[in-house]
Amino acid sequence: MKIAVLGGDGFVGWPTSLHLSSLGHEIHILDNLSRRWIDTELGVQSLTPMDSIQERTRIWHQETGRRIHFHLIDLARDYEVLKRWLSENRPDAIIHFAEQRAAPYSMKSDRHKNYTVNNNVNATHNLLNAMVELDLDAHLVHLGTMGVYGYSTVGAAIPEGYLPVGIETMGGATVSQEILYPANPGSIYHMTKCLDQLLFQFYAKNDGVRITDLHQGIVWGTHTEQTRLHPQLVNRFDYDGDYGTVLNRFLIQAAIGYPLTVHGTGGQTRAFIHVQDSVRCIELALRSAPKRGERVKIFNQMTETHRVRDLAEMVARIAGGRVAYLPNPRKEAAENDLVVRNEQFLALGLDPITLEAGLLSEVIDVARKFAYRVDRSRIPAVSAWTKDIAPTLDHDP
Ligand code: USQ
Repeated sequence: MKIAVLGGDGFVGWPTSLHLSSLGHEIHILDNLSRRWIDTELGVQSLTPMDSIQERTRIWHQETGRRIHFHLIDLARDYEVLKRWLSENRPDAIIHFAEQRAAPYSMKSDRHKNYTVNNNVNATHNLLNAMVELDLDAHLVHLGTMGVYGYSTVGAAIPEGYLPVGIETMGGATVSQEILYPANPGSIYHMTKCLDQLLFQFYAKNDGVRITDLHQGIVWGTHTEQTRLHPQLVNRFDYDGDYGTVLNRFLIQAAIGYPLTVHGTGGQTRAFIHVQDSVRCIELALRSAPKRGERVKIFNQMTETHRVRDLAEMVARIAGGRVAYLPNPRKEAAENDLVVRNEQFLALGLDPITLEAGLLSEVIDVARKFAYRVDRSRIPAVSAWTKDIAPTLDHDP
């Protein structure tokens, strides 16, 4: 297949591009390189030394003989350029990662809130709009988030996208219907993914666009089979307070002897998936496209759930280190249960990498290896969810 990977320079986009290229697909990365600009804005850099996208694709060709094409396009701002590219190239599938993905970054200031909403919602809408205008019947696979559901406190399992409900008619009978699971975002970023869901629902219904939405949990890990092929193919690894996700942050904190930064009681339960499983899920989703006129297909892309404090203790046990309980910069439930259904990917053949089994190699291969590149001053999470939380933050555990 000819596949456009929008946001193919990012944390999941890059290993996905490599994975699909290795399977023989023709890969075109469309990216505005905004993630690299945000690094510059924040004064941080990936833990792993990361080359330019052009250099990465050159090394991929040198190592495998396969080509990945790169196109510098801003989906949110250059609608006509995007439309022209789609019209000239007419891909069979489009994978959409091209959104600002960090919740803390989206809550930093009014400017960051505006940027996240404008960028994410426009990118998704421009894409759908152009596909319809061009009669492009490509399968659109979008990387969404588990965060659209909010985090259950009642222990009921979260279904894969749709919730069956019984509605009482005027005559007193009960009719059943499946609705999109009620959106309950916990940040501006997560809210944009909820808005994406509505755009997808409308375009699938109105224009028959074939869409798969992947509700992904927190990704951990760095390497996939392909990123290991050459040092210059390495994936990015964020550890800073805005972009670093919780488990990867704990790993690097343990590696440099920084107290593990648990927010609040650490009673937050979240869904997780290894980056290798994430790229495999995208491959599986591509293979099982919905038919034209079918509703949006939704998968829960996660493999296990963990409580934040349990993760911190697990990392401290494996890699050493002390756990620090800090004031929570976020507005979120202090404790929650989380039960998630994920049978669809398991039925398609996903064989998950477990955290307990994969964690140690991550500590040795990545965290300890690149620990010398860490700027300790960029570890604290300083983006507060509300103005009254900001002054209570203690940034130095
Ligand atoms: N947390 C800590 N200490 C830290 C960092 C985070 O206790 O040093 C806590 C947070 O308060 C939160 C949990 O860990 O309760 C998860 O935080 P996170 O930064 O790892 O994840 P999140 O902000 O939810 O966002 C990440 C990705 C996002 C993706 C989402 C999936 O950045 O792109 O959509 O995970 S999910 O969480 O399932 O919504």
